[in-house]
Amino acid sequence: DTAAHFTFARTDLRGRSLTLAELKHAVPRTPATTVTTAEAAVSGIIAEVRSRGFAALAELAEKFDGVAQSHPRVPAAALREALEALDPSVRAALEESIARAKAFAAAQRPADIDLPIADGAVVSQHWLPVRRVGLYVPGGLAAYPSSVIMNVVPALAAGVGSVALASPPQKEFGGLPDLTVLAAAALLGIDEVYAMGGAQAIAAFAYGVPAGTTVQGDGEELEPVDVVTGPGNIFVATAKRLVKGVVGIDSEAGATEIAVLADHTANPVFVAADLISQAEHDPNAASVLVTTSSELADAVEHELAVQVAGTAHRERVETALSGPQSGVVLVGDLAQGVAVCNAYAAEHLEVVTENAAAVAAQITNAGAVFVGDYSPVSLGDYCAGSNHVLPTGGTAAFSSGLNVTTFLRAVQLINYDKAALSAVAGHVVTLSRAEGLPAHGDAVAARFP
Ligand code: HSO
Ligand code: ZN
Repeated sequence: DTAAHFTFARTDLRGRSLTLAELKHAVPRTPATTVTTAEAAVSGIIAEVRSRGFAALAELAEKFDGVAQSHPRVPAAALREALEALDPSVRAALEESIARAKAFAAAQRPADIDLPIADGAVVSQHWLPVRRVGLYVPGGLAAYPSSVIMNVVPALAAGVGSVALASPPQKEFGGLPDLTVLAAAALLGIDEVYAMGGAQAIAAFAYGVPAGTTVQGDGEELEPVDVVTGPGNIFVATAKRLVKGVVGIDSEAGATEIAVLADHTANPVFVAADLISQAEHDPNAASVLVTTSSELADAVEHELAVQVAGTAHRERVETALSGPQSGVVLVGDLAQGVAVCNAYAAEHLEVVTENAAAVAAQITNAGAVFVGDYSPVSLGDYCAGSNHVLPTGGTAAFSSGLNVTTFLRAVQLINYDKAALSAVAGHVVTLSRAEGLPAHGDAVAARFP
């Protein structure tokens, strides 16, 4: 049977005036129970890696990836050979992607500040890179050399000196990560690569893995990192949430989401293709259409049926489109559409309406906003110059997509001379007394006996 099998749920909000809390409840979303279940499994995995090191990693590689492994470090020769074997057209595409990502990352670097705030007084803010980072590149249902670029380029642009990369071991490559992933790493000059996947990779980066913890009692240390970044499935995203605080993370970049805000002017063929493009990542991916036009909703549903029937990863796409995380939301006007999109806080939001740029300017919550008919999410996935590691699950309301500042810290420097301190000393003493902390004031007064 060739007919597509999916349901694309419809929510009709036309004529209803809802509070922000009600809107958040009304939008399609992965159920909380799915998240809680992942949390339980992931905290078990983190504990295993912490207590048994490489031996635990080997067991998990066997269990989840079906490969036998003693130590996950990828040999230098494998990286070199992968680059040598790289298809020239893939290499050219990766190079174009790298060039655009580098140009944008370089422009993202914030300027240092040295502010003469008073006579003899300078307050500065200097951006410093973290020392070491662990970058995660997903595998499993697809290979992600593009994610190597999205992680590595901003880290290098930030000036990070020590970069480690992890990607799941693949049975078909004898336990190495995907060979195109290795080639992309080599192309960017990264030589510390590990065949580790899922929550266990995130745990290994966050806590490090001591030397001598393989089953044989040997094996070189995996040094802990300061920041872990990268996209992944729900287990990877949950692991990042659980290690946050031990290390810094970029954002919770879990199963992909695309929302499209469209009016009657949108092209249903493009909209359907874009909804399918992200649904092919993961059966848990979310594809949401928010539209003022029920005619467009009908046309997109028709197009989905046509295009899904011919798409390569049809089953996965059908599952993603049919889930509670996907569907159409009908809105009364664009203002309500904007409110729905801001409540949803999509990882990717396409705005395909009349005056798309003006509508996009009203979007306050989204990982990345794609404006107009010719800025599809797949462009951003590979070659726009922007980053595809973006906050999912509504976390775009408070976190940012991967960028140079993910790997930087703003350190403030205070440099007053004697006269400058003397000029403000009275206020310090007054405030210290007001707070009941007189020793603070005394520390200043001691300099002016
Ligand atoms: N859409 C994914 C990234 C990706 N797509 C990589 C294709 N390759 C999450 O933003
Ligand atoms: Zn994608």
